[in-house]
Amino acid sequence: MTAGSTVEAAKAALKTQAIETPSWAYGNSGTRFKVFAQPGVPRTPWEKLDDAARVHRHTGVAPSVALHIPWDRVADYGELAKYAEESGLRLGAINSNVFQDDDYKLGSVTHPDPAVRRKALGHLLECVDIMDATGSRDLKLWFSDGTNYPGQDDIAARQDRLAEALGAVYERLGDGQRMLLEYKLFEPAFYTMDVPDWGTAYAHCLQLGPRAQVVVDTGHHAPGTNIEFIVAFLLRAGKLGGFDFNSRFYADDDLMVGAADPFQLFRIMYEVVRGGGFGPDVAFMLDQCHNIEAKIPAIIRSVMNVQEATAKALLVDRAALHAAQDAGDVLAANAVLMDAYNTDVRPLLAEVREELGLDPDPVAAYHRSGWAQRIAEERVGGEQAGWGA
Ligand code: PSV
Ligand code: MN
Repeated sequence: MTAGSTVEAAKAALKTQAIETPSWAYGNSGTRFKVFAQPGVPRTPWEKLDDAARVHRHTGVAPSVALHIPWDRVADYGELAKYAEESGLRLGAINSNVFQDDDYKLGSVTHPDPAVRRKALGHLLECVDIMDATGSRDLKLWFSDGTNYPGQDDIAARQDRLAEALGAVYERLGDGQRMLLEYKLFEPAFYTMDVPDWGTAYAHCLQLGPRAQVVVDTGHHAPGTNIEFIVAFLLRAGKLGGFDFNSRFYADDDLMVGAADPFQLFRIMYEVVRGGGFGPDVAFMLDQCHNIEAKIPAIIRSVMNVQEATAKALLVDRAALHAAQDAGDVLAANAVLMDAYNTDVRPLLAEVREELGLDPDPVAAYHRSGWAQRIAEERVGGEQAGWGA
């Protein structure tokens, strides 16, 4: 039985939640086999913000949008930030991109050629300039760097090159800015990735200093990896900077967060809550693509999935859990967690939304709003945002 005070505390916390949506999720996406275009897809960063504003309007908890450079390149980032503000949003993490240029075939900051390394570092530093203009706190770094064949390059030397580049970016960070280092097991490199796992990211961040933090993309692990353990460890070490949420069945599937394994998402959010990570110091970002489903309602659904996992995590009876843990009562402790997980939190979240002045059913409210029809009619001509062909 959940005590009334726990429910009220959970509701209060849920009202403060902030989930960042990625600009690229509003654009067309696909696999290397096919990108399916959808009607009404944004053609500019401004139109992406218009869509993000709809997600925030219906959920009340998606106030910021992550940018990806160069996908969201504009002439004046201050203007874009102003437009975001006028739309009830703010610009969030700046995601660097050193993976889509011919020069980066053998790597970017770890490339054997110093000229390519300088070019990649120049881009990363440009991203910090953009942060200055947008007021963004976080620079998200993901490197596709790695090798495909044993012997292709010197694995340890690549770590030296990586450390050198990270050090230069770290030095450039301004007051209140952070660097979030993302890891990924494999892809596009198949033999070694230069930042394959949380341990590598953690070691580099530790060496850099307090403003370097690890970001956990939930789709970037080997099957069966205990992600909540990583979360607990990083939080305890003060090194969890944020999440890229999505879900996976097989590899980096980029499906809607909570779709493949809602129980795992609950376990992650429980460790976040337990470890004091529920707050502004940990960035809760989505990093997903909606290849076959309608994008805006899918993003709304994803935000709701994170809210549901969070609500369940907040409902865990911590006193009962500690008592069972202290008594060594394995079954009782497990039952406390499962009771929370098995709670239907949808009525509670409907109440939270109503108390925030929102429609209790964000997806239905979006469908009623007419936005999907409007953008399909208005966004004709020009080039839709997206990648591939
Ligand atoms: C790489 O797979 C990644 O997760 C990084 O966060 C990139 O910035 C993003 O995907 C691009 O979609
Ligand atoms: Mn990611």
